[in-house]
Amino acid sequence: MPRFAQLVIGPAGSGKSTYCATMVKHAEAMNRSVQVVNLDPAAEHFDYSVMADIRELIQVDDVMEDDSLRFGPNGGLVFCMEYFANNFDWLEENLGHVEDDYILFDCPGQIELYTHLPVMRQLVEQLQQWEFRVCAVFLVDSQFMVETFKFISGVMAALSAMVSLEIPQVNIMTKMDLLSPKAKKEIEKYLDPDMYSMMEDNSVTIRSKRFKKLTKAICGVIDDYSMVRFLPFDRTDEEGISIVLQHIDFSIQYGEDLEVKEPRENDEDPCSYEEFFETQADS
Ligand SMILES: Nc1nc2c(ncn2[C@@H]2O[C@H](COP(=O)(O)OP(=O)(O)OP(=O)(O)O)[C@@H](O)[C@H]2O)c(=O)[nH]1
Ligand SMILES: [Mg+2]
Repeated sequence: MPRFAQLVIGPAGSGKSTYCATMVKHAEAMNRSVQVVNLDPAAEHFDYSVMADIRELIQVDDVMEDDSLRFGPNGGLVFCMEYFANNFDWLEENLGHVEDDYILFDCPGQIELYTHLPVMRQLVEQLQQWEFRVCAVFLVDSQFMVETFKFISGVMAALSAMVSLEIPQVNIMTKMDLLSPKAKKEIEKYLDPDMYSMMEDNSVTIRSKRFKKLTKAICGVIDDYSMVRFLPFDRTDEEGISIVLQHIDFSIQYGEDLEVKEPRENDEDPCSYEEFFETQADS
């Protein structure tokens, strides 16, 4: 029997820990058991009870205070994650082996972890060896996505994580409840974007010809492969949370023995776990 995992990733402060707490409450209300593992060695507080906490293995403060290491906060965090990667048996002990487990991994917000450091990839491979089906849930703060050039930057970050982790990924715009009605309307175009028209918008703000050309090329690639799409996440909207969870469940085929539920709204062809790898193999 497979086990299921969401790797909750994204830039600092994008709402990962809040997402985990919200998802646990939502799942509880549905009588579903979802557990959370804190993988942020610098975490100070979170609103969920943990199944395992990396701070019991290693803490950033201890690393920074160590005179022989002399790390700052960022180097310290990378050190902690590398230490974690060398001690996956700690995680194995804490996870135990419960069939049908569904676990959220609340990850740190350092973007390097998802772009070029090997730690998260190693974690994915390890989880897969333990028979987890893993989906990455990439969060970005919607307030940083309301302008075209910011949106493109968010898309590139999401794409970079996808390429680096090579697992199904659901991208989410968080904190939708903080947007003004005007910004909410504005953001609709970013939820199902036509990258070419976006590039046209950009021509007003990007004056340099060379940048315009580069933006056009990037938009073209993203559009051609239609790989990056965002779902809205408003922690106060149960219906919206439910849609997000359905997309994620579908991508890891959670509950395939139960009634098969297609994700609703905004979703012509969500990429399932198997389909994702078939697509990878074909390309
Ligand atoms: N209004 C609102 N605030 C949110 C939401 N999600 C997160 N926040 C707030 O945003 C701040 C950061 O949220 P966290 O959940 O700690 O973000 P994080 O990604 O875990 O942060 P790091 O672990 O430091 O990278 C907190 O003050 C949260 O209360 C949301 O959906 N709505
Ligand atoms: Mg956090």
